[in-house]
Amino acid sequence: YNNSSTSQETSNMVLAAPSEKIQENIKLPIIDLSLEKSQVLKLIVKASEEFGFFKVINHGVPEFVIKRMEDESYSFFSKPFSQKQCAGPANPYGYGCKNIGFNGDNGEVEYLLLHANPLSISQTSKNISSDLIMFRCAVNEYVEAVRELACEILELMAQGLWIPDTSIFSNLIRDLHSDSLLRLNHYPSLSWTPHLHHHLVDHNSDTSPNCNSTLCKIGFGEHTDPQILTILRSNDVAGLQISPQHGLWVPVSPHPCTAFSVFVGDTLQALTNGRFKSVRHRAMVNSCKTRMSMVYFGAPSPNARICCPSELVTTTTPHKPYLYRPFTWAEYKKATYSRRLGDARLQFFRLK
Ligand code: GA4
Repeated sequence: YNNSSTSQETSNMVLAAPSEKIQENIKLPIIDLSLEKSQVLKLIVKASEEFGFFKVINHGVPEFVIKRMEDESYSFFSKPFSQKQCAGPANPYGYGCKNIGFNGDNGEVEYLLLHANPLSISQTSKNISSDLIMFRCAVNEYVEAVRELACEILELMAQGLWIPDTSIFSNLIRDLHSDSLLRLNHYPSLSWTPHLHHHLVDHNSDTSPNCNSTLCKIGFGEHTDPQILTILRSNDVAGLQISPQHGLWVPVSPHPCTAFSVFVGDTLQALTNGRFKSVRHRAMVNSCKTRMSMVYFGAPSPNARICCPSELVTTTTPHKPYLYRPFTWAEYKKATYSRRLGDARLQFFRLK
């Protein structure tokens, strides 16, 4: 091992470095959206400043919408590899296996990356399902529901920050040309082999008698999300971890299983002049259970100008000058794809 890096590649498998610390006893915020509004505002602001991460319960997304999307995902990933490959390669949309992005990152994951914009989804869902209409219906319905949840949270954030135009953030992802994405991730258990994997789409049961549920291989390496807000739903298998500090990892428990996990993205960090922090996170592979996640990334339209509202800037004390230069989402996205997964990208947009 090379202890100076957080991960090390060994015979094509990415392992967690032994030097890092896993902190099990930090309680991550779980916010009940049905509580009194003034309380919800405070909790959301606090969680976004402290962790850039929280879970929401009583979020209003109907279980049947989630279930339908989950069933479509399971049925896609349980297909033979050769059939899934017909929906690839992911450039960047479509089916991908192990490769992440274009600069040599990889992990123990297979995925489907789809554009979440109703205007573009038809182009990226070819070869995914034998019943494409059903698949697209499930995606559209799911995306619409999680987009609404993301907008509601962004409006609460703006209110909590005392920004008069409370839809200033949510309008960016409501835009018809929004570059939002839906990512379906499948992290097969370690006993998985490509040619046998259809036997392992037994998502909930613990089949191995010696199963000790160790998480030691990296499914999706550490990174921050470049977009505004991420809304993640997983099955009840552990694996997600967030890093509030360098070298420290906090496991996100998969319970309550009805919750959504919410991540602040780089663009929201810029939009809040650094008050909210985009959170580093990663996904580990479970040794005996298959994990699946469905991730919505709320993004602006390519030509949207990202600049924090003047209410978050002060020239008097406390002195809070503009931290980032204005940029378009297209510009930020280009910078993102030109770098590695784990790179800190927002720093290149910082004003001196
Ligand atoms: C991380 C968040 C999203 O999953 C994603 C990823 C994208 C990809 O998988 O194509 C990136 C990654 C993500 C950040 C750096 C670049 C781009 C892979 C990569 C190495 C879809 C996104 O928007 O950025």
